[in-house]
Amino acid sequence: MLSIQNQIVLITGASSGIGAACAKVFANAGAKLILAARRLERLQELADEVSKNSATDIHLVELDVRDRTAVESAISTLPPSWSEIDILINNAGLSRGLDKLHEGDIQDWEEMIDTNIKGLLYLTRYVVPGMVKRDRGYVVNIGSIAGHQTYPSGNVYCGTKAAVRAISEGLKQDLLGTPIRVSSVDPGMVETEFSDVRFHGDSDRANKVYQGVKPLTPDDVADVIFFCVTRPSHVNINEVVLMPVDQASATLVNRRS
Ligand code: NDP
Ligand code: 8X3
Repeated sequence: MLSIQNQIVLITGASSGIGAACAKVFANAGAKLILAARRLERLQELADEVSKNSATDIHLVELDVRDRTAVESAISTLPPSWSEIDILINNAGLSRGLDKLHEGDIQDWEEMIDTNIKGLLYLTRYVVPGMVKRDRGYVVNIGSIAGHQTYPSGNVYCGTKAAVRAISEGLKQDLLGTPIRVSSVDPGMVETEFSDVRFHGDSDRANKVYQGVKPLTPDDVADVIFFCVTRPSHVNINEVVLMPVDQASATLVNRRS
């Protein structure tokens, strides 16, 4: 297993769910963490919790990944001791709404496209050149089962995750000849704030998504990400699809009750 002791890991969307779980797993392994999200207070709470259990160095960045100028500035103004990012985890993302395409809310579409595709691209564009220059680095993009299979009313969200899959594949091709590795980690159902966000805070509707099912936990996904990153340096795990035992495809779910 490759050590990630003292490696600098930038995690976007670290204020909740999969991103927060990654912060804990990587902190336990001795990495230095740059945690980014819009909700700075949530990042601070997470940093306080992580610091109780490990002596990890943590740098917080309040960042909206949709804002290209803010992303460029956040990366270019990192303090020197934080600027050499070894691992980028492009996790920030969301779904908004579950509507037929011809009835969809265009603002929802724009938020998903701007966050899931453009935000991921901005981070990649501003972080990866440094990796190329230093001849080391790892990019993990969080895709989804939704990037492999489109489900009814998933249309635009599924489109953004299909884009993430294509972008991961393209990045891997474009980095051929460098030691930089690229993985797309593509989960099925994970219980996080994802469904609350999708349904604009309608928690009754969000809870129904997980009713009668044992979904993946954010820790399950973080473990897989950690596994990818810690393979020997000649091994690239291109894509991982993981889902709960209770799920067989984007739409086929076994509900026990
Ligand atoms: P959560 O809602 O729990 O977490 C989403 C994270 O993304 C939050 O930390 C949020 O932080 C951040 N985020 C959202 N928009 C922005 C933005 N504009 N700028 C910066 N950060 C942003 O959901 P998950 O943990 O489930 O989602 C993480 C990733 O996993 C997403 O890409 C999602 O698509 C993907 N995924 C989730 C699955 C699931 O079933 N839960 C399955 C497959 C993939 P803040 O609001 O503070 O900015
Ligand atoms: C999240 C999983 O199936 O709700 O990407 O789209 S799904």
